[in-house]
Amino acid sequence: MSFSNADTIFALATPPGVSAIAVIRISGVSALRVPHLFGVEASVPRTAKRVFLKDDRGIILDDVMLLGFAAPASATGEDVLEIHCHGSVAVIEDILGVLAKTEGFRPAEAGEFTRRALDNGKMDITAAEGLADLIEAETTLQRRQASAQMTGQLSRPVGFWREEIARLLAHLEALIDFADEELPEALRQEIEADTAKLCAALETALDDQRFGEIIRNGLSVVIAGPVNAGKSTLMNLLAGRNAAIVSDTEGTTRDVIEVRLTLSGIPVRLADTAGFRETADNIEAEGILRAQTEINTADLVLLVIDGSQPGWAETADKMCQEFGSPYLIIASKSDKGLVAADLDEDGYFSADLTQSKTAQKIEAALHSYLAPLNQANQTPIITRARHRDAFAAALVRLQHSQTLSWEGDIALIAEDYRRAASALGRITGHIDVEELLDHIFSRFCIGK
Ligand SMILES: Nc1nc2c(ncn2[C@@H]2O[C@H](COP(=O)(O)OP(=O)(O)O)[C@@H](O)[C@H]2O)c(=O)[nH]1
Ligand SMILES: [Mg+2]
Repeated sequence: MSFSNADTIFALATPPGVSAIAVIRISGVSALRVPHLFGVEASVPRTAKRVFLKDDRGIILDDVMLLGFAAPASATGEDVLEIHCHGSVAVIEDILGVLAKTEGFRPAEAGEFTRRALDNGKMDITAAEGLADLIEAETTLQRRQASAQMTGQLSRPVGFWREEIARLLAHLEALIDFADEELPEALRQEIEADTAKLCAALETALDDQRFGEIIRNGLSVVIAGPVNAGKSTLMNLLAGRNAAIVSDTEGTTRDVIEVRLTLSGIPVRLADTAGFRETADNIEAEGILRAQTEINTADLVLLVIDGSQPGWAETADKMCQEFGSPYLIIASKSDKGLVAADLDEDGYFSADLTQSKTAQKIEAALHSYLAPLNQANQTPIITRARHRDAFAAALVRLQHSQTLSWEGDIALIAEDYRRAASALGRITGHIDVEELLDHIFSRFCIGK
C-alpha cells in the first residue's frame, strides 16, 4: 500500500444499505477532532456520548453516539472515533461527505485499519489473518478456529519455537567465537536433544491431515462417475434442493455445479460434475476435463456408479485407481437390484438415490470419514498453506542441521538454525533473528 499513514482514514464499518444503526470508523491523528466538524464538542475517550451532529448550516444531521479511543489504546494504535449513527443511506452519505472534503481525511483502503494495527504492533500477521477469517466465518468450527488464531493459537507456539531456535543458535555462535577451546560435549548433546524435540513438535503440528485448512476453506467433495449413474440425483439429495438437473438423457450435466453445506459441523463444498464418456460434443468434453481437475484436487471423491449394471465394481475399481484423492464408492440404483460385487464391504455402499432417507445414510458415511480428521488434532494450529510451507521449511532446516558433523564447520550448522528461525518468523512477520539473538546474548555470561 503506497498511500500515506499520515492521513486520517474513515470507512463505514457496517454493511452498506438500510439498517437500524450504522457505525462509521475514523482512525488517525485528526480522528478525535471530528466532532468539531459537525458543530459538536470533542468527546472524552472511552466514554460513549450522545450528540446531535449538525450540517454546515447548523441543521441537525443525525442523533448519534460517539465513542472515542486515544492512541495508543485503540484497535489501530492511533486515535480512533466511532460514530454510531442511524443506518440511513442519506445520513451515512452526508457524514462521509463531510469527512471526505476535510483536509487530511480520506476513505480507507480495504484492510487499511487492520494494516495500521499491524504497523503499530497491535497485532501480528496471524492475528490479522484470524480476524479476516472471523469476519468470513459461517460455521461454529470456523469461528472457533479464527478466534483461536486471533488470540495466539498459532503465534504463541511459533514465537516459542523461534525463541528456542535462537537460543540454540546463540550457543552455536558462542562456540564459533571460542573456536580454539574444546567443544563441550555436554552442550553438544543438549543442543542435539533440544533440536530433536523441536523437530518432533513441528512434525506433530504438520501431521494434522490439513484439518485447519479444511475448516477454513471447506472440505472439497466431488461427485464423479459415469454418465447416468445418479450423480446429480446424489447432489440434490445432499443439498436438499434441486441444484442440478436430473435426467435420463446422458451428458445432461456438462459444467461443474457447486453447493455449500455443513456436514458434522465442517463446511463442505460439494461439486457435481459431468459424467465420464467418450463424446464428440466440445462443451461436454470441456466439462469432463473440468471434472478431472476437480477430482485431482478434491479432499474426497464420491464415485457414483450404477450398481444394477453387471461389471460395475470392476469399472469403479479401475476409475478409483486413477484418482489422486481419497474416495467413497456409491453403488446407486440398488432398488433395481444390486449386482453382487467382489469388493471389500467397507469399500463401498449401495443406495437408492431416489429415496430421500438415503441422504442420512450418505451423511453418516461422510461423518465417519470426517470424524477421524477431527480427532487427529483437536485444535490444528495451521490454517493456511503459507503456515504449512513455513513449518515444513523450518523442519527441513533443523533436520539438515542434524546431518552435519560438529567436527566440521559449526557456522554451517548455525546457518541452518538461522534459516529455520526466519522460516518461522515469516509466519508472524518477525523475520529478523538478530534482534532476538541480541536479546538472548544480553542474558549470557561469557563462557556460556
Ligand atoms: N431407480 C433409480 N433411479 C435412479 C437412481 N439414481 C438416479 N436415478 C435416475 O437415473 C437417471 C440419471 O440420474 P442423474 O442424477 O441425472 O445421473 P448423472 O448423469 O450421474 O448426473 C435419472 O432418471 C434418475 O432419476 C436410483 O438410485 N434408483
Ligand atoms: Mg448429472
